[in-house]
Amino acid sequence: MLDRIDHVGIACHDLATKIAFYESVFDLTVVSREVNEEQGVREAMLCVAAAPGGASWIQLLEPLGPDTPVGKFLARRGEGVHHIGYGVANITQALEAIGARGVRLLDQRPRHGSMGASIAFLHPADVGGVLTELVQGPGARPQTMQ
Ligand code: MC0
Repeated sequence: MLDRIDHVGIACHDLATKIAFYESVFDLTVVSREVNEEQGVREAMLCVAAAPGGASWIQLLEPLGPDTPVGKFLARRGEGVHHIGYGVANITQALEAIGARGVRLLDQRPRHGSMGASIAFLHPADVGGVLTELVQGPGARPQTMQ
């Protein structure tokens, strides 16, 4: 059901500072920047590897305010890994199957995610404390800045 690790989401206070860190220390490149009002984040995607089954990204997340998922996470835990996003071929089927296995779905239906993907979150309390995201990409996602 899970094809690959699509991205690791990392919560940070200041996106520009964190981008500069990942670029200078790891030689990564920002592929895309977006503001997602629905999710309450300003985010940047940095491509880690272009593998045959699809690339992987580091997703840096800055909250749009304190009363957002990432804002609350930062206040409670500080900067660090916020979630793991797994690639799936069919997000609707995956949600149905996972929900039937007793895991609470934070999203009953897919929402809009980075770079045109469809995304849905699973409750961290039902996944061993890990906020887990399903990602169905829109096809070939960019690996360099458009
Ligand atoms: C909160 N908790 C987490 C967590 N955030 N556990 C693991 N990883 C996280 N990231 C835990 C808290 O420690 C607490 O556990 C419990 O969940 C309730 O926390 P809360 O601060 O009171 O927060 P809630 O209940 O208001 O919401 C938590 C929840 C929420 C995970 C349901 O953040 C949510 O719906 N997240 C999904 C959407 C999201 O995260 N969007 C931002 C990324 P205890 O044990 O103390 O009760 S958007 C994104 O990434 C998009 C752009 C994309 O990928 O394309």
